[in-house]
Amino acid sequence: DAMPLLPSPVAASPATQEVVRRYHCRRTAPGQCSSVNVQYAAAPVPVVWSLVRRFDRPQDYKQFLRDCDLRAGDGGVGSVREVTVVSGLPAETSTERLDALDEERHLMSFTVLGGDHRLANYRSTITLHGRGEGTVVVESYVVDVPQGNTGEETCFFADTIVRCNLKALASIAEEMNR
Ligand code: A9S
Repeated sequence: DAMPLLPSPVAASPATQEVVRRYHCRRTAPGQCSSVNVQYAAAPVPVVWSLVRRFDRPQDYKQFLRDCDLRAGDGGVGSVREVTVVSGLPAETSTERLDALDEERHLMSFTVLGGDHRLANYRSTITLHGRGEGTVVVESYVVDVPQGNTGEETCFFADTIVRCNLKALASIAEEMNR
């Protein structure tokens, strides 16, 4: 797969480009689609990371999630959570496993194991990159294209949610930083 084009704040730094190449360029199998979203937050990496690293509390910034229960583990790698979705979305729960939590690289990755929704095998990776006083957040995913949909439709749906999450992550981190 070709590397997705990234907005200039990310493209500016060779170190960030290297991280993106290494961690955000997953190969998609036939019947899958993938995308990358980028968000700037006017808050330092440790503040943004304090929100991202809490696998047991995604609802702190993911506004479509109402609740989260750890089903296995203590929030470290291998932990499994069940999130409950706010009403109005075409889903009620999602079961997700923490695959990576790198406190030095500021990288977090999880896989959707199940749930009553259509984003089967959704795999997400998020990394944080210090940029001056602020943070560039890069989030990529790979997901199966559901029967009856196109890759474009699937990515449009997932991107809409991810962009909302990233905007909320930035504003909450900025608020914490005040
Ligand atoms: O949680 C994320 O980081 C990203 C996404 C796209 C999550 C989507 C979702 O949790 C719903 C919001 C419930 C929407 C899943 C896994 C499926 C949906 O249909």
